[in-house]
Amino acid sequence: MSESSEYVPPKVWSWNKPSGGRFANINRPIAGPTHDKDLPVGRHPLQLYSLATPNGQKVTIMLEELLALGHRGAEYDAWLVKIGDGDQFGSGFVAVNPNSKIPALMDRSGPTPIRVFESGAILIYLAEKFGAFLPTEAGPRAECLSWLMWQMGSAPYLGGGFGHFYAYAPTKIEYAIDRFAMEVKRQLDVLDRRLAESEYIAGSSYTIADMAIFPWYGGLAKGWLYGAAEFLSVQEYKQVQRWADMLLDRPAVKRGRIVNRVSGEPASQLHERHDSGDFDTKTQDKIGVR
Ligand SMILES: N[C@@H](CCC(=O)N[C@@H](CS)C(=O)NCC(=O)O)C(=O)O
Repeated sequence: MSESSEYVPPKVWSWNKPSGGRFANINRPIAGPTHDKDLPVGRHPLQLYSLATPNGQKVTIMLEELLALGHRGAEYDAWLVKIGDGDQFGSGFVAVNPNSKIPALMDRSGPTPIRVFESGAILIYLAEKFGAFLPTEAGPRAECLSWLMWQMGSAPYLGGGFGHFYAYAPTKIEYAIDRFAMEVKRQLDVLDRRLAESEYIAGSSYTIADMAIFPWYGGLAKGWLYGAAEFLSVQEYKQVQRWADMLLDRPAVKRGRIVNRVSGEPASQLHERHDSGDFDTKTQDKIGVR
């Protein structure tokens, strides 16, 4: 019998032991800062505090796409937030995102800095600020926002549900893995059917819905997440594969994926981005692994 089936919850839960599993050291049941630490501020209008997880990549892909379109106001400094070290609990970070999670953005282009947190909100904010990648006509706009919200609501089942129990939990719990594998495969099928009728997620044009969904479900399809490609038979989702390959061909997607990345091939790690030239000169293969 597994440990989980023997567990009888007490009347009142209390935090009296580490939860176990990867990330146990940063999990806690209270919010707010644990220490005083100001955030650095660079020279560009936009200051991004992030890490190249799928949620972080959404925003760096968007910023690189905006720059590729010629929006110079989208120039940004991308500062590294090491969530494994608890940087997200520093007072400066909590002031930008009271939820203590990356990505978090400060727009310093106007007289009063504007903070934006939650990756979906950041994508909408940037799309509206620059008038790009979010259709203005009611129907296409509704479609785009619907898929964006679909991603925000669905990915926690993929990451916090499937990914956690398949890859990170201290014990393999069949019930939990089955439950979330079923849901993730259903989500992949939702996308596959949508992409069979539509070139991009929200229709015939590339939008923030693609940018939000790609790092999660494109990443899963390409075998980058949780070592689960074979387990979930991701090759079967032909339209998701087609779409992921199409996005991967975009230079801005290639660039956005490596900003604030601290794992993988040294050439695919740009720990911080403060200038467009950094992609050529500051990846870890160029400056040496720290
Ligand atoms: N709904 C949030 C989720 C952000 C999120 O979960 N960020 C993770 C990394 S992908 C994080 O910062 N975790 C740190 C922690 O939980 O302490 C968003 O989309 O921005």
